[in-house]
Amino acid sequence: KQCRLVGAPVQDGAGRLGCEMGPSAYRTAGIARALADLGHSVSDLGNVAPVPQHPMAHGNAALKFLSEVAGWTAALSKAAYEASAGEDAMPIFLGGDHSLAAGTLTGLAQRAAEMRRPLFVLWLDAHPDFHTLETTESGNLHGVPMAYATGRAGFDGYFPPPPARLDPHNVCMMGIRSVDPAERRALENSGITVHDMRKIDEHGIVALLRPFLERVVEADGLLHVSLDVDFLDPGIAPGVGTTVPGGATFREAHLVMEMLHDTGLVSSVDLVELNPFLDERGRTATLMVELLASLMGRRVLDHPTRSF
Ligand code: DIR
Ligand code: MN
Ligand code: MN
Ligand code: MN
Repeated sequence: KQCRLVGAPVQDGAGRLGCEMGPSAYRTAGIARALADLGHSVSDLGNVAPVPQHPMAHGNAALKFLSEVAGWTAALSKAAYEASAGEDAMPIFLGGDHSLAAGTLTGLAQRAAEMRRPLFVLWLDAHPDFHTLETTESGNLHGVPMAYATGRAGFDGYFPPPPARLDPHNVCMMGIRSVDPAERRALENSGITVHDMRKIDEHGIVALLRPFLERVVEADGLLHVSLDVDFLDPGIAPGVGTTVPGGATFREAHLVMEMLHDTGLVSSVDLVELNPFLDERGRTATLMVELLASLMGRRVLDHPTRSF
């Protein structure tokens, strides 16, 4: 694969400072080396800068940094479209808070439309991030990217017009355990597949993930993985501003990554919400790099029967 590292030091979408250090922490944790050791070609495209926007007013007074996040969305949508050109392209977006996915999802959807292949998204997160500009109560815009990318109403005139939309039927969320009432109502009729932690506890992560991956294979889709640090249990991943108890374990997370690798269809990744200021000596950054390595083919033994 042609791994292209794209730094997205966005922090205005999170409720606290620190995510802008994320790309540096991944580089310090050896992300380029880990990928090169697996035989991939790696180029670091550096960090994206936001497109300056005029200040904007909105009826929801809670909204924070609306024009700044809109500016990042415009820049990252373009960056994602460009970095995903070519058969072997594998852009890896180093966040930055999850508002960056407003840009990456729409840029990748534009690329997929051009390639005439459906785009699927595996969303690994404690949160669905399915608020609109009207429904968010915290006003933190890392809570809206999935609503924007799937074309929910209310972004016109604030966020850039999306170059393409993501089909909600092609989205699978796993690890969900913190959902606001407005998000819950909107998810019900959205077409998005939502596997919360309870389902993972009841059925196991493999039984839930496999049918989704089979659909991607069947459709010869492109598969984007959006990995929020808070998908993981805070006990193993403390370096995030929005810890929620009861997250994915070390083994569950690696198993997901290994199954994803076995499909051979993952074409892009977001690594989001790492806050190095809250981390313990880089352990969360290191864990995220190790998970990416599993996703990109690292394995201890060769398994004659693959998990997928
Ligand atoms: C909450 C928390 N739903 C909000 N969201 C996220 O602020 O809208 N936390 N994404 O990471
Ligand atoms: Mn998120
Ligand atoms: Mn989250
Ligand atoms: Mn559909």
